Amino acid sequence: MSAKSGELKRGSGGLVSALLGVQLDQPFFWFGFETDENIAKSLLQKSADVEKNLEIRPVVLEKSLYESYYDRFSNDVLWPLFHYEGNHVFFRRQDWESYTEANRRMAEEILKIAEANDTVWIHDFHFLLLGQMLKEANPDLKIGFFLHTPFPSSEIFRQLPVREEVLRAMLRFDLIGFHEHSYLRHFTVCLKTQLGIESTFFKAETGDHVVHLGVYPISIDIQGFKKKSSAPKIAQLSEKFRQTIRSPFLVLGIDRLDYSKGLELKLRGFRRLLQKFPDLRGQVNLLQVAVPTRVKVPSYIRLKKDIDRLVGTINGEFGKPGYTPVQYIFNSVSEAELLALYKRSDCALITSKRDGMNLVAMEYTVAQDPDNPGVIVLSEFAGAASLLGQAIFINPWDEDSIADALYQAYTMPSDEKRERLEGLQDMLSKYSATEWAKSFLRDLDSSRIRPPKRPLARLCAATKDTYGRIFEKVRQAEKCHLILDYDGTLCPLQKRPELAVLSETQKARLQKLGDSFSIHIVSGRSREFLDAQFPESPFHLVAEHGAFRRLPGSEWKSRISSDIQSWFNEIEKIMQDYSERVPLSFVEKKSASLVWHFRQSPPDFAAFQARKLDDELQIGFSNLPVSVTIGSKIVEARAIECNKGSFLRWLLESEPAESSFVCLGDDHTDEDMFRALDTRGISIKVGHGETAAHCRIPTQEEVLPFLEELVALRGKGFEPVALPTSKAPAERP
Ligand code: GDG
Repeated sequence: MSAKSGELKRGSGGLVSALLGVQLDQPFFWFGFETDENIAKSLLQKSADVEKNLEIRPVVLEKSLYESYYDRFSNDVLWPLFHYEGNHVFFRRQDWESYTEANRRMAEEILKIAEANDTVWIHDFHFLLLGQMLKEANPDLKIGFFLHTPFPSSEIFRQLPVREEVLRAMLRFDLIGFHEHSYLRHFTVCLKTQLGIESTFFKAETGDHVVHLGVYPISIDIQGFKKKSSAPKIAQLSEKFRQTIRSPFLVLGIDRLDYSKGLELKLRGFRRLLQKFPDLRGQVNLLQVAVPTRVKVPSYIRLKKDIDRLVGTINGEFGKPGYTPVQYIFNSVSEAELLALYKRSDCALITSKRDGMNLVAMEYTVAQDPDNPGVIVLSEFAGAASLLGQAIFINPWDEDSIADALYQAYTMPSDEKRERLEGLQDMLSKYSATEWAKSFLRDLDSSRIRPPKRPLARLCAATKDTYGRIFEKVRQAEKCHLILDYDGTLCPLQKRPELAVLSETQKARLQKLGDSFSIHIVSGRSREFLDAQFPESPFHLVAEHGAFRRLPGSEWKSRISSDIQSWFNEIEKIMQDYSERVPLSFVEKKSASLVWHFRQSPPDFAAFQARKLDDELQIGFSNLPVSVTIGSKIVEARAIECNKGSFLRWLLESEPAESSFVCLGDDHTDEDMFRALDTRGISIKVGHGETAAHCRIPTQEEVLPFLEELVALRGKGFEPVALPTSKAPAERP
């Protein structure tokens, strides 16, 4: 919005169109930037009159900062990148700093009025950092983000020099909404490829935060739009246009003059129509309204010149007295004129190269007269294509596709036009802008109320609840067993497995813990590795996920009774075959298990091959005593006894009822242990991710300090176990 000459004026853009169509019951503030203090003041004064539920809060930004933030970083980096126009991206570090600063200023203004549990709904790519900034200051805000543009493929997004900063900031929102499923999919792939974060299509978890993800195709105010477009004055104006714009078949284009809208492709397609179907010369016109936008950005200045030139070429080539094929308006039109043009035209032509949604397609549909409708020719690269199934679809890069679609529209029988429109209007009648906003806000609300399945809270201060009782049990128990996974729990994960060894100090600390606990080190590692790591140690060592165990001072004993030979050699051959296909992958051979490792391999290719291998083994060996799992950069086939859960069940049975158990692990094989534990124990997941454990220690580094605290606890009365980085109390739901 702007307030030139004291009058409030809305901008012509999809975001404003869509949001003004939303009717919410609760009052809200609308924040946006303004560079002119006088305009900002007048906006503030007038805002309350605009809409009962809406107050406009202009945030003043000095012009130079605004230009660097908006014209340059937002519109000369993010916009082209998000629309697959990598060659238009012009990144300058100082513009990124301006972008950060502008986001910070906006955060400060919002924080002046936002209180805990208030909802903040952030729109579009201009504010990708805002959620993180608001959350840092007020973690209890509910923060949603909706992206009005596409989210590009990871291959495009990775071009952004600040890609990690942007993605990490986005992970602080509570809910992120996209127009279309492919945009959401691209986002999750970016998380994986750029940050190594696994996510589902519903949520991504990082340490102590969950961001929910969803698809919410935007819409317009269907009823309001219908009412406006069927007003008598619109019919009159449309009739007037019929007299003044003389064309037997008028094709209409309404776009901001933006390269993402594919105006040059539209003109080329239209020229192809006139070349391919000479009979249509003199019969068909294109009226293109190109609304000026981002006029200071160099790529937009160049685009305008190209379009001017193309319009001239076509009119020069096919024009004759009384026939100007292309009528071109480089200006915006009033709302009444827009509606009348929708009605007057015979066809809408939308040739976006990429478009988040495209509201013009929806508006055109709603404005049509059901008895005598126009036809929509729509780019398959607009998000709207996933909703408006009865449009004629085109690949805008294919001139013939545009020409043929226009010809189809020109020759389409009236019955078919009516039928198509009915389908389109029917679809839209069920989904207006208000429903779009409500469904997003509803999900945002529940994303905060519904806690993740297991608390992400840190392990601390749990005096009076379940934890308190369990810890009390640990303290009082005659004998307490500490069951520890090795990699990722006792020892940090390393790129190469042989590097994962404990320092002498760590070993000494562990040894000391052995004075208070009976320690069991339960690992997927081989017997040889554990022997080398813990020679003559007082610990109970369990190798190959429970296949072998060794008590202090005695020999290794096998727990295997099934027939390993029935699957071992066969699976080894298959895994070797995969190692040859996937560079840097290899097979690790143990006594009762085989592991195909691909940590160093090209990630996407290897992950794909891993799924294939898993599938092949799951199906091919389903009736043999082997279990196959995909773990972190591995596919593993193990004898059924190689299961940490089955080992723990055996241990629980063999120990007296008064014993207690504390069990720590970080990966999926440890989940078997967590599930096997009975009421005598407490299970603790190390790191983030879904878990069956009672509670969680956020990072591997905190494991030893925590265990040392536990020792102190066993010696004294019950005190909460506080971790250095603890923030919130742990709570089992
Ligand atoms: C972004 C995304 C997504 C246009 N010219 C005039 C005028 N308009 C109005 C139209 C329509 C809006 O502007 C354009 O909306 P679009 O959706 O087509 O495109 P963007 O502006 O690029 O919007 C887009 C949208 O956000 C919503 O999420 O769909 O993909 O790029 O409402 O009617 N209005 C008037 N005069 C004009 O000359 N009055």
